Amino acid sequence: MKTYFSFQSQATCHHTQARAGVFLTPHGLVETPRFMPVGTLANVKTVTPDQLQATGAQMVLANTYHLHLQPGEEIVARAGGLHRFMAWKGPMLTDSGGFQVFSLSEMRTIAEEGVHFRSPRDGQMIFLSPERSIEIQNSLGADVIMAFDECPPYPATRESVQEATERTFRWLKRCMVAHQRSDQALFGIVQGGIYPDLREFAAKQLADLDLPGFAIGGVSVGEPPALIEQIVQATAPLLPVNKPRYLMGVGTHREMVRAIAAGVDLFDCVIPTRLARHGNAIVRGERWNLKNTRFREDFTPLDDTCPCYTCQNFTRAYVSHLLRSQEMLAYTLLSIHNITELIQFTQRIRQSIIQGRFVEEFGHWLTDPNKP
Ligand code: PRF
Ligand code: ZN
Repeated sequence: MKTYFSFQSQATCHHTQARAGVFLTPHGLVETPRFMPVGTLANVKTVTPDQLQATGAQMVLANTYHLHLQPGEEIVARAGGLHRFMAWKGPMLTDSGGFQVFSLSEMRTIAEEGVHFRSPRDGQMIFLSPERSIEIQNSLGADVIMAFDECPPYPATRESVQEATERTFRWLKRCMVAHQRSDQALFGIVQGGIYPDLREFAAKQLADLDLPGFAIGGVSVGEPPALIEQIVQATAPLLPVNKPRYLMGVGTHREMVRAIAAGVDLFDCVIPTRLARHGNAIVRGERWNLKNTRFREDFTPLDDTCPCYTCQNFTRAYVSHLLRSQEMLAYTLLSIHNITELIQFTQRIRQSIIQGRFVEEFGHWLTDPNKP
């Protein structure tokens, strides 16, 4: 059988669990550690695929939950799959909808079989289960597809988290049975909330399964940052060392550096595009609102060290003007910059790991409690 996926480690840090690797997919490679932009509805908001590619993006996300509601997976399949539909030629990943059902829809009932919920779009009742999620993701055709999981909220009782964690594992086995396409890699997801023993239990169960990659879910759902770090440190090292590890929904500088030190390879977050829509630029890990009067006559780039299209061509004064005039281009320029900023950050970390200088160059992020 043809093997479509491989993960090769190129370098490991001698002081932490950080590693630099290459994840090979049918639509190209992903150099890790790396930030992945989110294109929920088969587009990264306000950015064209050409612009997205120029940010250094390799793997891009889309969402089963949203695409099932609109336009429906049949339409995407008839267009030739997600890659053709949205004209993204590189690797893609779809999230399973597990998380979104729990965070976005009202009136849901969870049972062993699956989840019934009301569509926020038209009020229609919808059913998602491990089998349905995989079937939809097989139709969408991303390179990586995610197991259908139950992400418990924070805070939650230990009993309810334990139940969700065990159910997530039973659902994973149903996902594996349902999965039909060898050109798509199914990643398992560790839940377990803030409980290190539940995390350990889930990670060890998962590590025994022959899967092409693993994710840490249920993190950054409202718990304090110190707990996020603790959970990631307790979980990542228990996942197979020769497979990619993906920390779902995490994308701040501080959280990424610390997770990379614990052995995480992949990240995603809506932060860069969401901040852009609110007029914010991420500059060296800080958030600046470009509507602020201090930028009105500032004729320097957003970040004079940034290689992005926005910073190479435009000034803070211009972006500030576009925002004040509610011009759409403001959001495109800020999104391009913010995405580039996060990808560049993981790219610089990757280089430092390869050169054996990770702790030297990024150690201050690991020790400074006040870094954002
Ligand atoms: N599960 C899935 N997707 C997710 C999460 C999860 O727990 C999170 C939590 N941060 C983000 N996206 N399937
Ligand atoms: Zn820039």
